[in-house]
Amino acid sequence: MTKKRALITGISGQDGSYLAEYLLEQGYEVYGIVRRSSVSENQDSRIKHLHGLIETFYGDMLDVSSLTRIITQVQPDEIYNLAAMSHVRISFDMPSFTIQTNALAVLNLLEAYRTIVPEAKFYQASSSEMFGNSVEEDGLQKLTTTMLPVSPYGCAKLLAFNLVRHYRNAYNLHACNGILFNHESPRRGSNFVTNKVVKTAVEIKKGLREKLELGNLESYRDWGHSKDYVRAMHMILNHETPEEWIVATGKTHSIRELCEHVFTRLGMDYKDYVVQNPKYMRPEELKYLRGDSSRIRKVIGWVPKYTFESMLDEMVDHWMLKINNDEKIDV
Ligand code: F7E
Repeated sequence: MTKKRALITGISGQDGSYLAEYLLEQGYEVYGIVRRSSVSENQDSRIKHLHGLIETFYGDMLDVSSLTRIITQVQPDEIYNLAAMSHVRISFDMPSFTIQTNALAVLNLLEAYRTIVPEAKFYQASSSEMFGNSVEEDGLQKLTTTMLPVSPYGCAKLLAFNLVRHYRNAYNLHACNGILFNHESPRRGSNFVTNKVVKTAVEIKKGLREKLELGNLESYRDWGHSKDYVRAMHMILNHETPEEWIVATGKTHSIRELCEHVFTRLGMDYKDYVVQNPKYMRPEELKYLRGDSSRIRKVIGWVPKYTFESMLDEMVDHWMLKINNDEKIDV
């Protein structure tokens, strides 16, 4: 039997690397698009261990010719669009680049998909950031919740979300949106709040740093584990009908609670070390996220294996082993 071929944009990111591992386990041939970086070690640090098992191509979401060339060559059965400028606060600093990469480039990718491999399945990494500050009366965000994004990142993701729905309906494509709430792991970039808190707390514990500077401590997020969420991506794409799905834990915690759990696990009191720096505040903040994932659990049978606590504990254990006493890692 010929193996199914999956093409992942953003394969060198947190989700891309876990998804590549998961699809290899499922017997897929895995292909990925990697952006050139001047520090070549940064290009593939999360996928180095997959060398020889996956095939990567240089390309860029903003370079249509690279997208069409790679899709033509790979002839994928499944396309996972995980490439993005994924940092919400930085999207305020570079709004135009964010809209181009996270929205207009998705249009180019959809065009390449529908003209070259229209029989393939297409997954779009949509985001809970699209909801902005809309919350239902029961304290949850659902598929029916009004989407009113509060960042250039959220606006771009909402345009891409609508384009994917529109292309599915207009051209009869198997194109799906997974609306994923925050998801983390030891592979999370260290300027996202979970890994920033965990790494810095470990450095404080080891005497390498004195303070942890954060922005808003009172916002709430629904945090799951990236490994659980890439499994959901594959399930969503292989469900018989292409649709929109919410992937979330249904539990929410503040940044303050996150700090409390991590520092307590390391035998410290976060109040002794955490200071606020306005530099990390956002011009407009999304205050509260808690997703209703009941439908994907009921209809597709997705169940996360990690809890908020077990995910953070894994991250703490990872950095306790990784950070040596004489080596300071910049966050
Ligand atoms: O911020 C607050 C910050 O940057 C979480 C991306 O994957 O999830 C992610 O977006 C919260 C915010 O993630 C710091 O203000 C406080 O309220 O870890 P984050 P995010 O913005 O929620 C969604 C679903 C995505 O789609 C995105 O791609 O933490 N916060 N102090 C801070 N955040 C950061 N980064 N750094 C701080 O010092």
